[in-house]
Amino acid sequence: MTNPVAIQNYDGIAVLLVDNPPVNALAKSVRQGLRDGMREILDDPAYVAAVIACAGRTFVSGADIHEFDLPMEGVGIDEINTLFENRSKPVIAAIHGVALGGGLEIAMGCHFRIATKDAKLGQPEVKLGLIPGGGGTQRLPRAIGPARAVELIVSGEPILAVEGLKLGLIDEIFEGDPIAAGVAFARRVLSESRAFRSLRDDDSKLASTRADRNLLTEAVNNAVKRDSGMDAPRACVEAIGWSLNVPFDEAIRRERELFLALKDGEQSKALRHVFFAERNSSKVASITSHVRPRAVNTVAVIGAGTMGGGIAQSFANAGIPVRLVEVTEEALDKGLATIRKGYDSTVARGGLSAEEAARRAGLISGAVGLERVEDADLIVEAVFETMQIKEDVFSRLSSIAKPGAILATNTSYLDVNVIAAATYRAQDVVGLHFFSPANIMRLCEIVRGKETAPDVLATAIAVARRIAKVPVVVGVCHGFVGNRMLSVSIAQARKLLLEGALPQQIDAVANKFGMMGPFAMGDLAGLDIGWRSRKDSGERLPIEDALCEAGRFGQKSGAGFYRYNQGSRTPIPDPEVEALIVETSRGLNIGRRDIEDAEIHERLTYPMINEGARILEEGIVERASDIDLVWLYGYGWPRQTGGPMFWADQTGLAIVANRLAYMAAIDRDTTLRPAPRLARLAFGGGTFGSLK
Ligand code: 3H9
Repeated sequence: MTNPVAIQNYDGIAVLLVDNPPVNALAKSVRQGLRDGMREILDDPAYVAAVIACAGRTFVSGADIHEFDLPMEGVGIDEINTLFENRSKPVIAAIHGVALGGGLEIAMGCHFRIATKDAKLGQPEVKLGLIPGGGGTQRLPRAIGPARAVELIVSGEPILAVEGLKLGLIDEIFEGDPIAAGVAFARRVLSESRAFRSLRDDDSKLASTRADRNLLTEAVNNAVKRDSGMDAPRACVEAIGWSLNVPFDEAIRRERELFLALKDGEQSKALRHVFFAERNSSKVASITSHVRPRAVNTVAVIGAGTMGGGIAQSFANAGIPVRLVEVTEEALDKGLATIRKGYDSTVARGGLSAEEAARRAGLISGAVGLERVEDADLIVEAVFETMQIKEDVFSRLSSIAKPGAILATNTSYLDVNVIAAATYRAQDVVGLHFFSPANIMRLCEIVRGKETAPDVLATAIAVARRIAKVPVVVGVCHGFVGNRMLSVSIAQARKLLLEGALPQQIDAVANKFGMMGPFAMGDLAGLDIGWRSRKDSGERLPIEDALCEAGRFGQKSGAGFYRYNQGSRTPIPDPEVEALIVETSRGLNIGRRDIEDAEIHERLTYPMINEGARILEEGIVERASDIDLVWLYGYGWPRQTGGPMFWADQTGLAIVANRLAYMAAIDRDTTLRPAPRLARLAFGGGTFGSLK
């Protein structure tokens, strides 16, 4: 194997160049190369200084996350930094792209750090359920002060080098080639006989907080004010605290211990799974390397209702001009007014500056008449969810839209192939299923019709990423991935009500797991929508129907499964609803019993996993982790459990399958029997994650 770290000699200045594409992660071989290279530089009197720089698009992006599933072995970051922190030869990190995690940690082992203006610096370990484990919790407080270090490390968000310069993390900004800049900086250090000092020996920025620990309280309270159910944020705070009262080497030892414990814990495993799931979701078999996405510069959204307005905002928020198209002036004005109101309230809450809100709102124009979409590169339809209306819109779009324009439908349930068949250009048709509120929710299910062209799919993925959504490609089936799985969980929730549970008990079980409960969610979404469509289809749901007949539509009417005080969104259990549920059970001759929380949890989740297994078997998604993303970004599944399919793997598929078989027998419900894919994995010792 070739060494990913090379020494280049620039007249006595050694450049230690890391070349480990794509992002120069600190793999075992890189760490070894850095240690051996630095030893050689220190031992060789021909070298008077060292520059650490990287080839390719970025400086070191952090530890190699793939290696975290293996036992940690090889050279540690601390060993490298001990060499960098020598007292005989100055060491300079020349940063371009990003210096993240272990990348920033080795840069902080250097005596000086220079960076390009747009370089990003950060400790994102918390997002992987970790604390920085290569000295970041000790050197960053010394570089920028403990309060700011808490903010950076607990949020995991990077800062730009220009801010790093102000904070003292960066010594100088450079333009152009990192090697040339690093070598020039090293020469200046030498010619000016600049003193060079390691952060480990510089406690000056700790002094005031050491004298008054209260200086840290506000930063800590702000950083961990929301209980996310994650362990890492508090662990980060604890480790940063050691910088104030524990000797440096001992603090490094403790940091490593805590890092390793978190790394081997369930939460970090789950969050690492999510990291790779997000990157894998764009890898679609039909999009081969020669497929090029189409250009999208102008977008039109048809329908200025809640969904259409939210979708339009998503584009505007990403700086893409969008035209909102309606059938009447009145509907358009109403839609545009709602959007403006939304931006105003974001400004009032402090979420956006007034100028930025105005800039975004200014990117949304309105027009009346379908023909006004004629010049758009991408057209997103968000009209009523009935096939007839959608078919009508698409058949007209077929001739109005310019050649090559992409025709997307935001349907939540309908068959994209039927919609595509209403056009004479089915290859241009794709589903873009946004989730409500569309300007906030990150999920976008990209529905691949049987004739959707690969470049249309590639464009849909690229556009979704551009507007900060998480794209997941799914095939055509009723409700696609998310709503299809949700419906089996809700069906169980309804049965549980009739068998003896109450909405507040069921919702509390979901809340404890980290999710919104099905009944609070129903009240939020509005119970009347389903009720009206059931009236057309003749389907009956005794409890929801009775609630709606009593005018209880959910939060919007002040009552649904719960009641709500004026202006409040807090659900309050309602004895009237309890009486209605008990009465309905009696009317249906269902004996009520005490139901344990554990049973509720299993019944809400295991049938969903089963449906996920069917979805995989049918090839609706390419991999189980795509299902996880749908649930994480569309339905608030708790991130620290990695998504339903990963969680099922961790729970044990045999446990899930056995329990489903039991439920199927008790309920005499064959749909609950373990799906063939689940059964094969469960009893063959496999996992969803092992499927490729
Ligand atoms: C750490 O450092 C712990 C230390 O404190 C202590 C250690 C003892 N490792 O995102 P992209 C892959 S924890 C392995 O699409 P972009 C990624 O999977 C680490 N692989 O590109 C993808 O592969 P593929 C702290 C990595 O330009 C490819 O690179 N650091 C890593 O949009 C391109 O990635 C982080 O958490 C990695 N560290 O964004 C940084 N990073 O092509 C995590 C990326 O096969 N990384 N890959 O799908 C990032 O934030 C972004 O990837 C980055 C590039 C900004 C670097």
